[in-house]
Amino acid sequence: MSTKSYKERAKSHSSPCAKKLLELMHNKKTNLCASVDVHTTEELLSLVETLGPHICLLKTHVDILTDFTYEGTVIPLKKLAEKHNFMIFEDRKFADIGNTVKLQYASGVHRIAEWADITNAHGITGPGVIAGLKQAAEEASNDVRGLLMLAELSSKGSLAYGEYTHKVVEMAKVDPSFVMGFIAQSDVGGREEGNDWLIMTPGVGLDEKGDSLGQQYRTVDDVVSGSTDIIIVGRGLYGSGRNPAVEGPRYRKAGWDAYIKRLSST
Ligand code: S5P
Repeated sequence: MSTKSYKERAKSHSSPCAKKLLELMHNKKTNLCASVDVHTTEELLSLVETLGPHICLLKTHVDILTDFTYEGTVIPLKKLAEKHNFMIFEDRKFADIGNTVKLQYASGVHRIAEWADITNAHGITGPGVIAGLKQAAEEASNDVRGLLMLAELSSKGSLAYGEYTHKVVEMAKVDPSFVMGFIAQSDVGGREEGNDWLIMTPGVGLDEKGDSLGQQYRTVDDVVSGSTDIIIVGRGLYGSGRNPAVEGPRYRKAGWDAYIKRLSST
């Protein structure tokens, strides 16, 4: 777990993308990432308009959208990101050989490398996945790009633990300027060489314990007092019966209070 402030960590981070995000978090006073998994661009943009003021990061799954277009979806999303000052993380979970992920990241209808500040990948295929994605990022955009490796998962029965998690963390060390951290449930280590990985944690909910398909939720305090730097919250913000205008500030406050508590306990 890092016990330093986001501001301090921004100064010395090896990843330009992590630096940018940490500065934003410090200035905006939020460690909340909204995960908005909806079917249409209209629903997405409307939720982002409401949640935008409270988040440091928006996590998307653009392959869920039935009406995705670059002009109709990405352009307005980028405008909202500028207006409300948040970054964008496309949760693509790449998991193929380097050459294939390079093509998938840059091409197709989504052209993710052109617009998403951050994306993520499984380590199952080996370090070529990092090299392939890095090449695509460099060719597609002059903006900073960051990669998160999936080291642990929130779902019941996940195979990503123990030796697998350890090997993913070792793999990340091949490129600490591109790999900015992990999707994980705990402090996965790997800081011995001075790497200051960001830990982003999904499976966070203040009211539910899980869903019927294996998702497992932990509270904001539980994860942030452990090692989580950024909480990823989806249905807790906009699920049925929830008012995003109320839940946005509620999760933001819970996340920030837990971070301040962690800082003052050291
Ligand atoms: O371990 C994980 C990793 C991810 S990225 N568990 C997850 O749930 N996720 C993603 O986080 C998942 O794909 C979904 O988009 C979000 C959680 O959504 P929620 O509605 O359950 O909060």
